[in-house]
Amino acid sequence: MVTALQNRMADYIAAFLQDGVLILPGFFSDAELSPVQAAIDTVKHARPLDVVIDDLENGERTVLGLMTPEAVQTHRMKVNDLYLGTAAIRSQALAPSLVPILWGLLGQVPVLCNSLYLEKGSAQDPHVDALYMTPRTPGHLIAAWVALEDAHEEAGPLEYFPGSQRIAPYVFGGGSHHARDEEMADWRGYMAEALAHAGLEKRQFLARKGDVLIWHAHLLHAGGAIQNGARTRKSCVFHYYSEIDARASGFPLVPQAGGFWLDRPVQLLPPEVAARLPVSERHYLRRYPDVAAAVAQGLYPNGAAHYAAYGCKEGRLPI
Ligand SMILES: O=C(O)CCC(=O)C(=O)O
Repeated sequence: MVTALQNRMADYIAAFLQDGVLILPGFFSDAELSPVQAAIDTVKHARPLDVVIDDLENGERTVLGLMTPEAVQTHRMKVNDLYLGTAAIRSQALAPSLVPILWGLLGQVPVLCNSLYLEKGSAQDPHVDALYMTPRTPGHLIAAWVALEDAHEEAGPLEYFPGSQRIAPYVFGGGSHHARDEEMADWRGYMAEALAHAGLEKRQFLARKGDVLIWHAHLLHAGGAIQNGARTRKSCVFHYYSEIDARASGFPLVPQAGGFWLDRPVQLLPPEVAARLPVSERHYLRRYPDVAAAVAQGLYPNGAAHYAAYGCKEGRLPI
């Protein structure tokens, strides 16, 4: 039996091949969005020590628990990887209605490997995700952006260049598609020339609450300029690798709704920030499999004991 989704999927794939984006208007209902926003607000209030923040006010990376309550309320920031500890975020990123669409567009089983929550615009420069989250297998990366509220044009809406995923990826010095700081000016020049040559133009996405925009690993996109810093633009962004690539990372894959999520440690923190944190058993043992093996063999009662005895002197991160 051919399902309604199978019928629509051919159109979705055609649009994605053409534009590098697929917009699903009103994909999530208010009833589906409310628990997600409530879970995010609970985490912001609790300020845990293992939620990594990129503070866009000062360019610093820290954790929620080292920020003052006032800074948490007022700073423009990226809240990283809530999916690791918050079930409501995983349920949205791996919604049973979304996973088959991601699967169809990626052509692979999707593995949630990163999440972002943005309360305000990111004002991020134009980029393609493959520059920073370069998949092991070219093309094995896809992202979904979810509007948690209507986006106002003054709040720095998402911007993208339809068709830009068809520009041949720039090859950096080492032969990789991964960004190298010293070559980014060349990359920008290359992209500007390619956009002009192909006649590709920027589009603004004035999202409505519940809309989902799925983008290709090589789609050029950005956070638009913010004209009114008081306005929020609440959104979640989810990135997914293919199952094949995610398995190669060595971290456990947890099945959910036909896809998986990658049970990995939090992103790297600057050593001076990490040094202020207690050992997180979960992240320490995930980050250092040799320590996890030693604890499993009974050589240490836990990760904290290893950190105190050796890890700290060896320059390992407690989280
Ligand atoms: O939401 C935005 O402003 C941009 C997010 C983004 O560019 C990304 O996650 O790669």
